[in-house]
Amino acid sequence: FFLSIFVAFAALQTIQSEDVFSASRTASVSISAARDLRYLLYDVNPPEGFNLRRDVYIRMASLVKTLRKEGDDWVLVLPPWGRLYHWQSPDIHQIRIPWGEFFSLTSLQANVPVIEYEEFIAENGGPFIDQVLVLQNYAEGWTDGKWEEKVDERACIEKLLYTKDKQGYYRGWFWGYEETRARNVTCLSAQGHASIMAPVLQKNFTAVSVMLDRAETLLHDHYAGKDYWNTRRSMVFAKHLRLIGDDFRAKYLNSTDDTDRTLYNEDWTRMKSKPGSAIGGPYLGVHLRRKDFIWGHRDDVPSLKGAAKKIRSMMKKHKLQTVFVATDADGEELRELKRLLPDMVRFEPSKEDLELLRDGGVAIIDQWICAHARFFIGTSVSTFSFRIHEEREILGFDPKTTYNRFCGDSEKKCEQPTHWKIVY
Ligand SMILES: Nc1nc2c(ncn2[C@@H]2O[C@H](COP(=O)(O)OP(=O)(O)O)[C@@H](O)[C@H]2O)c(=O)[nH]1
Ligand SMILES: *[C@@H]1O[C@H](CO)[C@@H](O)[C@H](O)[C@H]1NC(C)=O
Ligand SMILES: *[C@@H]1O[C@H](CO)[C@@H](O)[C@H](O)[C@H]1NC(C)=O
Ligand SMILES: *[C@@H]1O[C@H](CO)[C@@H](O)[C@H](O)[C@H]1NC(C)=O
Ligand SMILES: [Mg+2]
Repeated sequence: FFLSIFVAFAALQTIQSEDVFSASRTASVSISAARDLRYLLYDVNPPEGFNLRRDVYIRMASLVKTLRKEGDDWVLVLPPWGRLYHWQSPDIHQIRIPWGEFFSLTSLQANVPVIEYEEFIAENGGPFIDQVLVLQNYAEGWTDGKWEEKVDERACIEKLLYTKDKQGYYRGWFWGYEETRARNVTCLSAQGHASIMAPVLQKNFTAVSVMLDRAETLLHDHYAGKDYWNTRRSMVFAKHLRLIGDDFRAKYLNSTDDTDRTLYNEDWTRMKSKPGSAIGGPYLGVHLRRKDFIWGHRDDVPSLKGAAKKIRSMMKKHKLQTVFVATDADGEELRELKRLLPDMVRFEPSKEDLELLRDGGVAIIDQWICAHARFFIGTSVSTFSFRIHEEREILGFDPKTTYNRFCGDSEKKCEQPTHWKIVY
């Protein structure tokens, strides 16, 4: 199996430089030669996980689209991955990971102009960010309980995670780039959709590079609307990860795109599957979220016994002999799960493969395999499961096979996930 991963990584090297389809950035250069180039950077609350961060990317892409509609030639700078709370595999380098290791950059670029952080440093002439805007809520909450969209410069509410150095620059986490400095840091209270920042970035803070920290404070401009889906569809997983997932499907799950009717077009702009057209591989796909989801004793998350029982009944109902399980269960729980489901199939890379893929790559491969299953069941309100729903929607699965979740052992009203249809 190591060999196939090695080959996939060799493919990564060639794919990254290849222009698979035209990127909008190049296309816009000549038309917009007169517009000033500006950079939007962002970061998210440190404890947030991989898939909530993917969600925040959609909000920021939407803001950049709004900004580009009038005024300057904005480019979105991709915040390097790293130091995520869940990425705890020991002895692996897990910071300053570029987006190209997890996603197809040409695909992202066909939606909105994006560059990696290191490319920003090079273009910008150094690791300097002109203005950091730390977003926060309003100290007073919603005044008289009425919701209104607003943004105002306010004193910082929480202790600022930036400190001034001897030269008067601000130092901070900056995705693990120690040499990065900010020229100014300001706190803004914001309440509303991502694009409420557009006038503020066009009129109030006119520096070339502006970073929004705590960007998750902003809401989606239009959740599950056309723009949402365009950005979501552009988040194509990196080819080497898809190849490894496909290899695994073929070897261990008797699953290929031809037989499963899950043909994929790397150019997402040309991918439009008919709902219900995908059959999926002959296995049940399971995402069983544990760790922080069980520590709070939430009543919408099952015990392992409860989950195993549900898995067995689903396999029987859908006449499936095989189950693929993606989970973040740790040592003890994993042993228990293996005892309850001795035949379950799992993607468990060797130490060497894990070093190449890292925890983020393994998470994506788990999602990719779940996305190709005949039936899928996920965990209540897990963004990891939500991203699998979307991937299956893109592939053209019947929603009945996708929007299922485990119920807590004694959960009374076990509401199933919402079906969000793609808007093309
Ligand atoms: N490989 C793998 N990692 C998982 C799985 N479930 C959770 N994780 C890890 O835990 C993190 C969960 O955080 P997040 O992505 O925000 O999803 P959420 O917390 O479930 O909404 C993921 O990003 C993964 O790093 C799984 O089934 N497989
Ligand atoms: C932006 O500038 C306008 C006009 O000067 C001002 O009224 C508004 O409060 C400013 N907003 C922010 C967030 O600084
Ligand atoms: C930093 O930003 C604040 C708020 O916009 C502004 O009042 C201040 O003059 C800026 N400081 C510097 C050194 O540019
Ligand atoms: C794999 O799937 C094909 C149909 O897609 C089936 O004919 C074949 O028997 C399966 N092989 C195994 C080992 O289950
Ligand atoms: Mg999370």
